[in-house]
Amino acid sequence: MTTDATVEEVVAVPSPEPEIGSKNKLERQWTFWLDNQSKTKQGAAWGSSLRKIYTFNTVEEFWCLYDQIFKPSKLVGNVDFHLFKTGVEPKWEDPECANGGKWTVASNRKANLDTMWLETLMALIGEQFDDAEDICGVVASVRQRQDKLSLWTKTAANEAAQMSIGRKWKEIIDVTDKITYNFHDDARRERSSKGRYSV
Ligand code: MGP
Repeated sequence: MTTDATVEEVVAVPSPEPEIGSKNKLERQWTFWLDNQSKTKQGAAWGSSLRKIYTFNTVEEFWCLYDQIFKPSKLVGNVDFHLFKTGVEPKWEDPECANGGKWTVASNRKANLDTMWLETLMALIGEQFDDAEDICGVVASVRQRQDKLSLWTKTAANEAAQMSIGRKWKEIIDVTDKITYNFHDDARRERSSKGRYSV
């Protein structure tokens, strides 16, 4: 089992060696974030432990980071991992997320969470979604009661785009149970807001 020390090591992630000219460029830049809420004081504002960890744009950097660090099952406690398009912050307050929402899938097994997380990361950096422009990023939430993954998108009101993204995501992570889409606007108003779409 891993202790909090691992989370601190994540924050101190070393830069992968630059190998100019020999790397496979991705379509766009992506940023890993980490939110280790286990260590935040009670009453601390949401987001006070959210940290930007690493920005990359090559396949090689992605695998290096993933292998060394970004496996949710390595962690215990209340920790969120994020992969977002560079320039988009994983917050409702970010202009790209403000009118958005998220598809969520629960995971009851650590191994399952790791697999779904990796499949989602590969689909994102490999631009496998038809509506890729509407996607902000993905969050893996490690929790004692139940882990979960959430795919954040930009235009919650565009039902057709969200349904297409939701269907594609289920295929990618091999989920057959129903999943639900929540608007950030609703979550802002009410902690346990009702989902607006399901697929
Ligand atoms: P959540 O997204 O329901 O988190 O947010 P989770 O992981 O389901 O809950 P947890 O108890 O397991 O951590 C939980 C609460 O965090 C929300 O009701 C907000 O108070 C706050 N919060 C979450 N997010 C994503 C944001 C955000 O982007 N901005 C702000 N201001 N608060 C947020």
